[in-house]
Amino acid sequence: MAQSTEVTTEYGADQIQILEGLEAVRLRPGMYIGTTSIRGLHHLVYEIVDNSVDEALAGSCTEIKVTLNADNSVTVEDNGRGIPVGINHKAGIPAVEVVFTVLHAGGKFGGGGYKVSGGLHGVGASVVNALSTYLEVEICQNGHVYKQRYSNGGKEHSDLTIIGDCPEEKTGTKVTFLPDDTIFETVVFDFRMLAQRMREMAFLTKGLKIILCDDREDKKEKVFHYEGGIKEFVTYLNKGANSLYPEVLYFEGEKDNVLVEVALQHNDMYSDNTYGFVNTITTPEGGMHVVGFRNALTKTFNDYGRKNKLLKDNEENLAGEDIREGMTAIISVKIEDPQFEGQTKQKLGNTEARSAVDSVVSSQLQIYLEQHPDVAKTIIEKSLLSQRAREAARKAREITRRKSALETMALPGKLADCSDKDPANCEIYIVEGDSAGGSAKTARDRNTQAILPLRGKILNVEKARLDKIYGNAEIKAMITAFGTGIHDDFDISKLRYHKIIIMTDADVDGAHISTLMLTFLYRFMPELIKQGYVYLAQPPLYKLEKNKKVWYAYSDAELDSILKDVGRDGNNKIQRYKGLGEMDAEQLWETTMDPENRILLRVNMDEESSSELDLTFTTLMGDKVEPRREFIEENARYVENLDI
Ligand code: TTJ
Repeated sequence: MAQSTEVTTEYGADQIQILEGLEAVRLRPGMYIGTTSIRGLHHLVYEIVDNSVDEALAGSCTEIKVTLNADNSVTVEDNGRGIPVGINHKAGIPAVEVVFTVLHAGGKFGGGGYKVSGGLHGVGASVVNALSTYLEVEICQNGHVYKQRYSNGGKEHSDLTIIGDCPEEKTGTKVTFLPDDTIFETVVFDFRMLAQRMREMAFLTKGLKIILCDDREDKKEKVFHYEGGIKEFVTYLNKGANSLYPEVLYFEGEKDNVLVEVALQHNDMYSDNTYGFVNTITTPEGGMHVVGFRNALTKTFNDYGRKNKLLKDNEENLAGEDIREGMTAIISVKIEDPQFEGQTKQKLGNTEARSAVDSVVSSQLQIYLEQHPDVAKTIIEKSLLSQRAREAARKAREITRRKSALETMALPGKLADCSDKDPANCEIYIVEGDSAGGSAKTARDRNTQAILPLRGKILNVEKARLDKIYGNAEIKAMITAFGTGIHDDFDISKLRYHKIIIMTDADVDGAHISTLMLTFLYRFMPELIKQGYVYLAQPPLYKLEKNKKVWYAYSDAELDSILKDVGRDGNNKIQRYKGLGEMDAEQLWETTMDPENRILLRVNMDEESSSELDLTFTTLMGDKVEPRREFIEENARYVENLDI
């Protein structure tokens, strides 16, 4: 039971160390949460929720409620055992105060933590407190409600006091915090961004119910609850495509203290959508759990194929990428002491995870294939088609390589290149249509601006194998012009332009072509997007003339504000641009290409939600109409300048 302690005036060594720790976080927040951008802001919520998920992983919490409050604070509430309120004898303060004021409190609350924990992967709740204007915690335990309030980044705090009673059997923890707007670029939470992560957490923790409420202007609530766990995750991610067999394959086991869960299902598309997680934390850079999975998959399918004469003796083994074509797979491991490596510390280094996943998947997949020869045959036949297409693509690539080696001018004929050869100064405009391409070639700055006109719609790579990609003239022209190669050949150091600008008409067709272009870049050169080299040109929507003066408007809102300034009367002519071709070269330069005046939208990619991103492309560019319609209806509200 907590004693209500007097707030001492003199500071002991411990208190000074605590204040120095919290202050260190406020001075260099980026060191703890990566950035103070909107992504860093959302990490605060993930840090707090991870603690409740840890409680669920420990089998003591079944429901978590996350509420975005009207004052921009966030409340996270769970029905776990409740953070301990007793005095932590090492620190001499209540355990809950250790949680919110001591940086990197060793295993949960200083002792031997949970069996597995995602919360400790992050930086802990004390960092959230340090970066908040205030943070309040209420704990239901032993029939009482305990409360403590921290303010000013944890510098001040109240005593932990009993503020009321609760039913003896009721337990739980409720935390409310308000991010400090002097630290974060924005303190406005994005409901969709949170919903993506809450959905993922619920999929990864089967049976856990996560409720996300928005109590701000546009009130809404979403409930994420999946008894089927990662099997339902695979079904969700495959909803934009046609599955090749009805059942999601699911394997579960434990080895060397590593809990292994794997779910997979093939669809009729061509991407390998494999996602690894460790203690519900996403690992975009993969690691030992994914390596173990891939080794097991390749070995088991080739053994089965040989044994059942689906692979001829004279045929090569199936490569892993052939088997993974069109496959959606979740590899979720729970491990006591995860070692994260790689550039962004999102790659699992524990070698015991490789052997554990390999052993669980090999043994259970072999049994599954023997019991489901029809599914085995379907997958191996699709893999053989992939193998043949890949072989044809390799030959096509060899020819391209030999050709470019032989011919000095290997650049595509339609490319009007720029004279500067330093990629950092150069940009390439990918322009829709020859007429706009012609205007762009006239309008451009020849020193630094290259123009590559594309004729009409380019190939939808979402529905094409590598051999068709390498066989498509427009795609080949871009690959050659960019210089980096694609897929396994990709080398960003060979990029010839540090801005790749997609310039299409400001209408539905132009949007479709931009989407096709982005699909190609995302599937075959994702680093170009991740590293911020890809842009969308913003041509004007309207031209307004009055008394020989001309204005350009880039949105309906901008047109309204110009009209307010110059007045809406009979003698101002408003032209709605339907296409780039309606502008002459001078106007195109002035409005869309001149670095001094133009507006460019940089295409960003947040790796954290890579499964959602893959789902978006599969849904928008795949074959199934209904999921696409639902996606568009759900997201149309976020589109500006919708051109019906
Ligand atoms: C710790 O081990 C003893 C029994 O209770 C365990 C515990 O602290 N559970 C727990 C912590 N449930 N929920 C939390 C928690 C919840 C939030 C929202 C924030 C934080 C930092 C912890």
